Amino acid sequence: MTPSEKTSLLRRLAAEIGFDRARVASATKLDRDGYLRGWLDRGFHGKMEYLERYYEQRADPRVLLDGAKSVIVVALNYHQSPPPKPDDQPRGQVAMYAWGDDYHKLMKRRLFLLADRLHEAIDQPFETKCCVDTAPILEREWAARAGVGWIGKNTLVLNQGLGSYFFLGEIVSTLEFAADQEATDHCGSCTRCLEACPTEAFPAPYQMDASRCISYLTIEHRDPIPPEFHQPMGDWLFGCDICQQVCPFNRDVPEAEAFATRPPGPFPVLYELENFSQEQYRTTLTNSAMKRAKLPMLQRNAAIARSNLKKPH
Ligand code: B12
Ligand code: SF4
Ligand code: SF4
Repeated sequence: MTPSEKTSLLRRLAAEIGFDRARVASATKLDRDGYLRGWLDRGFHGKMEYLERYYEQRADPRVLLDGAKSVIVVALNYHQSPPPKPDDQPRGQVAMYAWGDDYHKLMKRRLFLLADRLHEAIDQPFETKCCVDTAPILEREWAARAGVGWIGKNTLVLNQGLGSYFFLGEIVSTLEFAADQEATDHCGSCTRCLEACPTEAFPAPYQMDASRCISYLTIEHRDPIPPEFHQPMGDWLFGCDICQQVCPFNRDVPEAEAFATRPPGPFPVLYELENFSQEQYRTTLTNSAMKRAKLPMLQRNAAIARSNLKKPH
């Protein structure tokens, strides 16, 4: 089988498994890895110390998997049209990526299935390593190289047909697939996301100071949230979607087939969460992406959101 026949096979198998896109990049050292070093040196990662570890793997997938030749990048749409708020109780907002079941499990299951199908169909020994989110790999950089989409000014990967509400996953492989073309940037003169960010988390286009991002503050930051961010956080309880909501490429995007909304849903009642016991937290959020935040963090976020909802606008 030639490398381009392998890439066609990969695309067919990935579509059968339910991925919305599957593209390939050649596994080489990243030429923009110096950007990661500068980003960490400036402290833009806040307290996400795990991003400082395995630098060599992040910069070069051949360190992650010895003999790697290709990085397969898949995208899975999670977009759902937002429902209206159910009533006028004080409710917080949850970012769309966490409305359904935890994506890590579903993505991993599908990636392993894809790797197995490739092994069955290709009569040749090769190794694979499946990665989603937590693996030391710069997923957006690989998605851009493989042509899944371009990295927008809001630092997310955007695709002209899918917008940006999709998850990324990778299979690093020692097998050579024909590489796809790198995506081109379509942001043009638009600056909507940069202007809309309430915490001014973009020091420049294509750059994020994650320590200022509501997503970081509500999900990753375990200490008290600095008061300067309280008011700009508005009613965001877990994550933030503002720089995606304003993006013109997210208009008229398809609805996701996976990730049906589950409790506590897009707009949890704030005082209910504030009064959750550990047991209620465990049972309500089992298998939810929201479990990434410990109960005291959710309660901290809920208290800030509730106080913001009380203030006159
Ligand atoms: C840490 C992290 C965060 C942090 C920091 C985000 C950030 N911008 O770095 C926080 C907690 C803030 C966060 C928030 C969110 N995240 Co997040 N996050 C990650 C994680 C785990 C690592 C990212 C990382 O390594 N950052 C370090 C910086 C240096 O990397 P980088 O910005 O990618 O830099 C590279 C490129 O930008 C490029 N580059 C540098 N300069 C330039 C200039 C130009 C012009 C270009 C083209 C490229 C370029 O070079 C750099 C080095 O290679 C990834 C998963 C992964 N393993 O990659 C998910 C990931 C990026 N997150 C994801 C999601 C869904 C989100 C949220 C939407 C969740 C939410 N709704 O709350 C928000 C979006 C906020 C935003 N606008 O980015 C998805 C993004 C999917 C997509 N379509 O792009 C990912 C890929 C997870 C996944 N598997 O699906 N996240
Ligand atoms: S997710 Fe929200 S806080 Fe973070 S950069 Fe985007 S708009 Fe700003
Ligand atoms: S809002 Fe505009 S600048 Fe920002 S990512 Fe979307 S197209 Fe690019």
